[in-house]
Amino acid sequence: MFGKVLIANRGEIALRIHRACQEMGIRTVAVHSTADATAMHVRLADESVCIGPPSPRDSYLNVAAILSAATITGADAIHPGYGFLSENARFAEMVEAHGFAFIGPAPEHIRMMGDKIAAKEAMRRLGVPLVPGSEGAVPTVEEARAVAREVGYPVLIKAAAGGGGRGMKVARGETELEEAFRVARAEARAAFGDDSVYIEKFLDRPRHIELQVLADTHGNVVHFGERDCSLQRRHQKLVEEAGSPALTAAARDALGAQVTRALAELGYRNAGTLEFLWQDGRFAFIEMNTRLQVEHPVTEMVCGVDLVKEQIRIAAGERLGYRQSDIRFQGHAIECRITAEDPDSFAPSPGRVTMYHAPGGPGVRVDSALYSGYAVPPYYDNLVAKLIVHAPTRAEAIARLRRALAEMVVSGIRTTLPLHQRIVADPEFQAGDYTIHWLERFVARGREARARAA
Ligand code: MV4
Repeated sequence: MFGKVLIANRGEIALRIHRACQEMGIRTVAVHSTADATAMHVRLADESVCIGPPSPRDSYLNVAAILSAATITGADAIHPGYGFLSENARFAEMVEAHGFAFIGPAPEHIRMMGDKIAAKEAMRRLGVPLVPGSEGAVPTVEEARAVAREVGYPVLIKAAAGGGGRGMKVARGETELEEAFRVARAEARAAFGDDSVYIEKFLDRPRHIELQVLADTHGNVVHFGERDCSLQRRHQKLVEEAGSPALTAAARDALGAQVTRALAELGYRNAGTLEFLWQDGRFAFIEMNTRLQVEHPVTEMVCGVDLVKEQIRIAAGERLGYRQSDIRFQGHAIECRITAEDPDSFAPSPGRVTMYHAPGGPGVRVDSALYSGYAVPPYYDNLVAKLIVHAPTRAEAIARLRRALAEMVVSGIRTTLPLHQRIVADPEFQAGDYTIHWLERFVARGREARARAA
């Protein structure tokens, strides 16, 4: 096992990785920007190295500085967390070339899944169900028209280098297609330096359901069920659940069996998440994420697994110590992402946290790097806490969530806590009756109600 791990990240996820290492008897090295000198991940780590000024480009994305920090501290491995360098295949290669273990997938798989066309092609070959659409890239508007006619309108034109909602254009009919195609290509070229696009049938009311997997370096692949991440606004998730209120155990098992077979065939290793759209009782693969995800705790709660420890063990060459049949899904878990934003306008709200009080009690987990007196810096993403609850049933999890949200205090800055309180009190949310469009409409309804009241 590793003696020392460098954590190439900040905030709650740096702390989450530190906690896993600590319990495994592994020493930790925090890296930080000058803006994060007093951050909790720096305070708790065994050692810390300042790697640059506040701008992420100069610090958390500064590969040379991070590799130097690993070298001078004698780290054995690097955990990239999420965001920043976590899905940068070049970084993973450099980490390995410098003699460190990369706690994540092989660079070739990071690269493959970063190219959304290559990812879909791999999944098609491996028998995973896809959204109907083009076979590969669509280079001309004539081909775009032919594909769209075949799959039927509306269609979505997506950038191969996009993902997470970046670089998509809808065409509702043939009159819109040419313009949408040209704009999608131009935007893809400007944003990613790659104007490859592909086309899919546009699903109008899907749920976003993702499947968590782990693979070791000995050919074992296990899945940990699904997360329903449909509750998002502008591609930022606010609430995630495990399992999905829409899925039966049989549907989960069937999908899981297909996916684990596919990833074993691919020779994938470490943690991965496959994203699907789910509509009319069918799954359709859209993308794969080759990192630990923000919402991993809901899976940990229902499966009783520590995904970060598993990632570290896998990177050290250990075998998964269990089979698929050993994985049991117990109860229901829900996560609220609490961000430093105005709960109505979503304007960022960095600044000094004058008081922080985390909720507790049975089935409550808070993943956060906050403390009273901490100043949330304006340079990074505004996630300040994840509140996760676990209970035997979904109804009990919701009751627990309402109770925990009422206990939690973050003062001095605005947060999305009041919005989460409104969501969990909503009858449609309580019924589990939502698609990817539900939250935007809920937010709009709230705005209208407040405008009328004012
Ligand atoms: C789609 C879609 C409808 N049809 N693909 C957005 C994020 C990216 N991961 C894929 N996305 C979508 N792809 C087809 N063929 C709708 C979305 C989408 C979405 C997906 C998941 C969660 C939230 C979303 C919000 C808007 C659009």
